[in-house]
Amino acid sequence: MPSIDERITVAMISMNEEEAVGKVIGNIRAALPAAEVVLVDSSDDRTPEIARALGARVIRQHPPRGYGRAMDLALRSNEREVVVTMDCDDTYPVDQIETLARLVLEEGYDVVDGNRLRSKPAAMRTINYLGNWIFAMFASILFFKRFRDLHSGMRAYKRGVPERLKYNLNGAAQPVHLLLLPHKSGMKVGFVDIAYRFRLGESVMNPLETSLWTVRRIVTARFRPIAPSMPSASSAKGRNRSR
Ligand SMILES: Nc1nc2c(ncn2[C@@H]2O[C@H](COP(=O)(O)OP(=O)(O)OP(=O)(O)O)[C@@H](O)[C@H]2O)c(=O)[nH]1
Ligand SMILES: [Mg+2]
Repeated sequence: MPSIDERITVAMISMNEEEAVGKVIGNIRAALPAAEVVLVDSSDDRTPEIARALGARVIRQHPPRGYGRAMDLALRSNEREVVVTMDCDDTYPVDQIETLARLVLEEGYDVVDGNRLRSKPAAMRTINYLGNWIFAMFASILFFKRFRDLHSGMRAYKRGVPERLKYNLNGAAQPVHLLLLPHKSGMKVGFVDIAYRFRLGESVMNPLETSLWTVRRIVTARFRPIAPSMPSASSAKGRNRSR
């Protein structure tokens, strides 16, 4: 039986994260030495060299194609039983990767969301915390299920799950679809409270654009039909990619 870390891929995407990438991958290696680390990188700085030197599998996507296309490639590059995503900016707790992964591997969850919003993290601006909370409530009402954190970058997905989702690759706020569409497709979705720290390096997020896309994604996830029967992971490849 392989050890827990041998069953996990940690997938990240990065754009100019040279300040943080060494620390993040070093922490992953210390916590889960045999985990596979995959990085879809669109940087102009030394991020990919640093990641490669630390044993990560670096997939270059340059010029940058946006969060959604980078994350899509990262999720589809998983070769292990579970893929855990994180930002490459040192905001997410590496010591909770195993907790999320175990819920997939041992409790039958298809997706586990890392919830940053149990109380306001010092590292999150009040306006962002309130916005995130309101969006989660809006989705909870529309779906009759309590969602906690639609924008978390820390999630665990069972192998094959992302390929079965018909999410929109364009625009911001893609984590919203990656959480709501599994629920709508009848998959088992759970959450775990996680810590959230101050980021190292510069953010590229645009709050207004993200908010507009968030509303759009919640509404499309709720009201657009999904495929009548979910195709298998292999037959879904190459289609259902955007709408
Ligand atoms: N490969 C790739 N990575 C990207 C792209 N845009 C953002 N990223 C990475 O995606 C992750 C999330 O971006 P962040 O800037 O941290 O966005 P955020 O977490 O919403 O904002 P903060 O709260 O300020 O961290 C980071 O690791 C970025 O480096 C892109 O176009 N291509
Ligand atoms: Mg971040």
